[in-house]
Amino acid sequence: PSVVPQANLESFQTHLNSSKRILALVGAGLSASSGLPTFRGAGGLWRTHDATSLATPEAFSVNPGLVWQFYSYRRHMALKAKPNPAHYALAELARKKDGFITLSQNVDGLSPRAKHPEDSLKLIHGSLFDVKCSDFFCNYHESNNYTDPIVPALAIPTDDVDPTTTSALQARELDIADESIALPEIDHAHLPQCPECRRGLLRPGVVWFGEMLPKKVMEEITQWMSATDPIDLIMVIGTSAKVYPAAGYVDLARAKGAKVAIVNMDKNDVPASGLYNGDWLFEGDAAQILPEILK
Ligand code: BJW
Repeated sequence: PSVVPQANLESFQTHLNSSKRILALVGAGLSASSGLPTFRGAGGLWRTHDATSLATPEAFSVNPGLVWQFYSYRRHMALKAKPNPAHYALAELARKKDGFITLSQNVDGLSPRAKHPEDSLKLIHGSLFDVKCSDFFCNYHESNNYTDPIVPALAIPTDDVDPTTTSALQARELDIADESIALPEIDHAHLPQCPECRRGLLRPGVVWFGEMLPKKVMEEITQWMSATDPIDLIMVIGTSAKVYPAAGYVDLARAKGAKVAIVNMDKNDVPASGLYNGDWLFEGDAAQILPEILK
């Protein structure tokens, strides 16, 4: 059954079909139905920690072990998760429309795994599967590191009482997002070390608060945004659009003529949704809505 009102769907698709330059700004809600938690609201807590408080350089410098446990857990969960119909619908649109790009704030690797063409997918907050040296003077950087766990000390603890008698397959992984499960403290020496400078710790290749977004990606986006042709449409999908500079692209696109379509489980969570009367608001699960509106 359709989850989208017919009149909305028709006017949106008419505009989509005549649009030449289209942007999608996507966030954690895109991957929610793949089972990965969002940052704000329900699910935004990891153990007792606000997920956004762990996504800072300060948290890493104070407690790199805890921050690595958080990211190692998310690498593991993202590898177990599968892309959902929303990831595939965007990948399909990118293959069909030359003038379409996706700006993804997600670091979970699900859009690449849905075969979203690379040249039209901009990973503005990096990737859980990039790893780089945290030492200011070292430029070591690795892409597509899928080793899980990245070092033995970061293995998810299991309920395997006696590892000599129980096979690894039988042992159940404990859910370390739950604060009642004890977590070991990991000392510096057992965290991922930079193989190049042999001085710094490695860190996840994601963009933390206060950090610059990847330079090359930003340049590509600026170039796309500043072309003289108007922008016809921006779709704001599964994001609260509260984090900058990502959220600023909504206004930039709007200033270049774009209509705004919002796809969100909760319309009240998106500041932009109140501002743009006459455009589209599709309230519900992106995994259900996108295949329907983009077909
Ligand atoms: C569903 C659904 C379903 C659920 N279907 N929908 C201008 C003004 C004010 C502040 C600033 C500003 N410019 C910069 C700042 C500071 C800061 C910032 O924006 N702060 C704000 C909080 C105000 N920005 C930065 O620091 C950025 N860097 C920067 O600006 O550098 C320049 C600079 C540097 C130094 C000095 C000076 C300038 C960097 C921001 C990096 C953000 N990083 C994170 C962590 C990434 C790594 C990781 O994953 O751990 O990115 S934070 C976190 O938020 C993550 C996300 O990508 C990002 C956005 O979250 P998202 O995706 O929107 O998730 P939610 O949870 O908020 O929303 C989910 C939505 O989905 C909800 O609406 C649900 O309803 C919906 N939903 N299920 C559809 N099934």
